[in-house]
Amino acid sequence: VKKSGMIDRWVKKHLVLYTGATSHPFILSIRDGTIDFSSFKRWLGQDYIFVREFVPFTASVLLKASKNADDSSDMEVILSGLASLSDEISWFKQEAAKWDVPLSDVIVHKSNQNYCRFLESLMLPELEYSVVVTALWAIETVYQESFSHCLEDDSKTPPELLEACKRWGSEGFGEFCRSLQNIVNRCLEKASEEELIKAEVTFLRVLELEIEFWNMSQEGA
Ligand code: HMH
Repeated sequence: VKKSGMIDRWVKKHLVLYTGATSHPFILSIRDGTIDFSSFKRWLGQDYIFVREFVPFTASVLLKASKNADDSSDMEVILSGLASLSDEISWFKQEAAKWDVPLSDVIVHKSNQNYCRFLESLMLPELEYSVVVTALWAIETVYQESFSHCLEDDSKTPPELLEACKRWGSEGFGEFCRSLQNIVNRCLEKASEEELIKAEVTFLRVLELEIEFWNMSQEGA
């Protein structure tokens, strides 16, 4: 089996689930301007919790890159992602203040808890670099693709939400995701059959958890 460009093939193979995560009704409601702001606020509070958990996860991928990557630029790409999370946490705090979302007493929703527990399981030292970097790519790419829809020419995204959409939907973040994709494709070319299966299962789990996260944000809307 030819393994190059594995990501493109997995996306095609699992297109229904992938599209479910990247064109979710929650995102489409931002794009068409019909979003209920209470949904956005729920997403904001929950995603702040998620991002705080995402920091140690990304750090654990960085650690594995520094030990296992045979290309030293991997570490630089992942480090830039980690560094931008510092700014992201500040942005969440500012945005939460703007929308009157109290971050100190957010009750962690079940779907978010499941996602955070999944991230924790990926931080175990025995998990292969190829598997965890696949997860990192998938997590970032779902947000990039999703929010980029809200910036398309014919979108009617409410102006109050443009900043959030630009954070993940912009070309700069897209470039970062493509760098991650190149890393993943290279890792998977050299991966064992067993690692490949683990990476594919991990990719699918991320898509499911992302869909559940969007569902949670829309709940009660
Ligand atoms: C749930 N997935 C979720 N939150 C995020 N902030 C990202 C992905 C991208 O960092």
